[in-house]
Amino acid sequence: MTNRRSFLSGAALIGAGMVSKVGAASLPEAHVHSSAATVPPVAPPNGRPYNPVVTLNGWTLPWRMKDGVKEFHLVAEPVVREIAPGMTANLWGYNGQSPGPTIEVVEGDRVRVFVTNKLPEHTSVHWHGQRLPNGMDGVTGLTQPGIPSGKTFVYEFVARNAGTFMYHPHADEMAQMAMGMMGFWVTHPRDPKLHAVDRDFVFLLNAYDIDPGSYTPKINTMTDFNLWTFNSRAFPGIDPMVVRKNDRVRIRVGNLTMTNHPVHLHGHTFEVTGTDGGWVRPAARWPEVTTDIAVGQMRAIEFIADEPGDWAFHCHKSHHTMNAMGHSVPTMIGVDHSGVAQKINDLVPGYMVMGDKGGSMGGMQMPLPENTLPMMTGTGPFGGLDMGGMFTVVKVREGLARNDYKDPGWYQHPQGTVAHEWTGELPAAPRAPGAPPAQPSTPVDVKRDGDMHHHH
Ligand SMILES: [Cu+2]
Repeated sequence: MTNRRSFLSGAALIGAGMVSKVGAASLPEAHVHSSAATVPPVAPPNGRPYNPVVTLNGWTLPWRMKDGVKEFHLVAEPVVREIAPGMTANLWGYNGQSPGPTIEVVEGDRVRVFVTNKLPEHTSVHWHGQRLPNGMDGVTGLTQPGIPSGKTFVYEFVARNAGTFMYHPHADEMAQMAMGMMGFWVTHPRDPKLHAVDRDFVFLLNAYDIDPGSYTPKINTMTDFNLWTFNSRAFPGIDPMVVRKNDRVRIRVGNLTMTNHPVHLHGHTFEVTGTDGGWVRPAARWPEVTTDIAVGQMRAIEFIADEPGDWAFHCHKSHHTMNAMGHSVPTMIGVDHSGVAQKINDLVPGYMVMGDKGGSMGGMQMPLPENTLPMMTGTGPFGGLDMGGMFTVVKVREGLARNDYKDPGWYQHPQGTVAHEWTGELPAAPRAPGAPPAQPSTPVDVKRDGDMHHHH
């Protein structure tokens, strides 16, 4: 989790981590950022005013204003990303990080993006969702040749529509996106009062398949990923989203994985106020607590943070809130292993029975191979969280300063408001008729070949 120190060092790196100024006359500086800490939003130093976003475990790319054009410099390159403390990955990204930095512009801005390719193969950048001249769309072979290794291309267009966008390669996509090449793009409304919120968080959903003990994603994996991440971070490596009580909060999410993710917020109701295509008209919005984000989609949700506390925010596919695991582990709940483990241990030293009381790893200390994460982990004020992957916490607090995003620690519950053990007398608990005994003794995984044709 982020603390004050990592915020400060993250902010310092933005200023100090620049490449040499040689050549700056022709190309804008390629700012780099080497930490995975969330950088608090930075007010625009020039150009039209806007309310900056907060990139979860990321940062916003500074620009150079030249003759009224916002010039950015992206460098596509291999990077080392810390997925969570204890695990790093060799990814491909932009300007020192995967995902690349967020690009923030204002509706009507003329934008020029230089893209330098430091990868061993050609690449391109597609500006997902933008209205732009066809030749700026970044589709290798269709609208431009690939950017060869070692070369710099330039893209230029007017950011016509306010909204939520992404960027990613359209060149050897399977490999390059599986390696982490992607970034967020926000075009702010020309009128900063339009769609204004107090806190505006952005991140991408991404996924990797990295075998325990190794560092590089397996890029041929189609669906069976083992690391489900927000901005290439897995819980407990994902920073909390810290908000002030009664803030209007927006969270913008883009999905560049191979499957959909129903993201779920606890303790509040939200509305989807923006999609890939722009803003949702107020009359077309409805309240919900989970919204599904399909592959290639972006969604902006908004809510009033009026309930103080530490509220879980996560993908609702339960295997997406876990880290690297063996998928071939059978369900063992209710199976009595007594005696079996010792017999197997004679053959396989170190064998461990898993899951006979459910899957919780809370009390279990297993040796892990080098460079991987526990499957379910994270510790809260009440013990183990049994979570990983696409999970974080929205921390709603009173009395925070306007630009204060540092982790306030765990919520202090008012006395008498936490679920607790009941030690008084119990009312009679009726049992379901025919309920099985507490310890079922027969296997339940019965499958018969004829069953599928049974109902004709
Ligand atoms: Cu998911």
